[in-house]
Amino acid sequence: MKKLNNPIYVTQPSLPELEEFIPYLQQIWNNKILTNNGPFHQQLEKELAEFLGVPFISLFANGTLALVTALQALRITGEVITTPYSFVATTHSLWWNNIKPLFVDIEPEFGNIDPEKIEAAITPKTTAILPVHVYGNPCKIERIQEIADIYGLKVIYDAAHCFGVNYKNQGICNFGDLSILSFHATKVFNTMEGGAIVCHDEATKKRIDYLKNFGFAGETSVMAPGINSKMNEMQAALGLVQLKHYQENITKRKAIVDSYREKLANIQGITMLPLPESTDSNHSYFPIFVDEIAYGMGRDQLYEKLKQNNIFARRYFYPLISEFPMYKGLDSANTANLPVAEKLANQVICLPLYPQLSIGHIANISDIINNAK
Ligand code: T4K
Repeated sequence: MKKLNNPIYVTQPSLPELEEFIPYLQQIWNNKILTNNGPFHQQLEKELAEFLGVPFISLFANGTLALVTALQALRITGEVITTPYSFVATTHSLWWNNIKPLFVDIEPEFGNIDPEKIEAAITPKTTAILPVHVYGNPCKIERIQEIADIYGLKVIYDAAHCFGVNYKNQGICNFGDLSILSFHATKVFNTMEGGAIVCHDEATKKRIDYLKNFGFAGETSVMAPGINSKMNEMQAALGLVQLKHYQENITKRKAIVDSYREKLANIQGITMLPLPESTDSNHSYFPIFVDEIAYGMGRDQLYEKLKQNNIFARRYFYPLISEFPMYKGLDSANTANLPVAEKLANQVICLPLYPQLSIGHIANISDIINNAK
């Protein structure tokens, strides 16, 4: 096997041709509206609501600020049930709102929060559940809602990986009280940095829009200690162009995933996630799981081996969020409470996946995994 000349990273942002973006920049330069709910911002909100099949969407500077604001919009306090198997921003959004996270273990099939472990974690201070549709695969949505309804809890989905995913023939962001999206450079749809909150009614959208603009409800009235988390016009303009190319990118992603699935199908000790039911996937990540004994080599060794070959995969999500120093002391962070999450975090590698990845690269990566031992 020949080492690749150029490094291959876990992802590479998709961008349109520069020429396609320039007329939008020209318009911004002409009209001098750079931010604060400008024309591109309004247009992107409209187009995204339609495209994602959701009633209301508010654009944000990034997904993390969308999460922080979503919790404020619903006035969430006290303790919130969440998953340790995610990007650290999920739990940080609670910390920024002075909310105590209650970590609950995940289910082994897709790595999403295990609804059957939620009830035992609920305390009188619990006000909400913050699950994550990890890798874009739907959580057990119906069961989570059932528990939330019984205990009077809000559900805010971290749907950062879920742009364009449909579940049971509707946009996945229609479930729960709110969902947040990320349009970061590394996501299937990017505005360089960016994010959004999806909500179901106009009053909530209004409150979210106030909160992302310092709390201003009019020129001289401030209704809450809001923050500045608005998406600017350059980001929104890029979003409008990116949307035109979304479907072709997803088609390419699907072909890559199909190719990985075929090439890695029969390697002892390497497992892949199953295909989720009733779901139109966005093929955002391609995690594999390494069983050290069956494969004959540990996850970290394989990760290093890939690196030696100029392939920079990532261990999303290792370490667990509950392992970071600011959360480690919590009772719910105890590893005895999180055996499934611990196992997946110690076995996972996300392989490179982006529309420009060539079939040759996939073959190369798969060969390394096949022959690493
Ligand atoms: N909730 C969940 C479940 C999330 O996964 C995330 C973000 C959030 C909330 C928060 O949303 P945002 O506030 O980010 O909108 C990356 C991303 O920074 C982060 O957005 C993402 N999740 C997380 C899973 O992955 P890193 O630290 O791994 O990114 P980085 O910079 O190492 O990028 C990975 C590779 O991508 C690089 O090795 C090279 C390539 N790359 C990256 C960037 C940024 C490029 O080629 N160009 C680029 O501009 O966190």
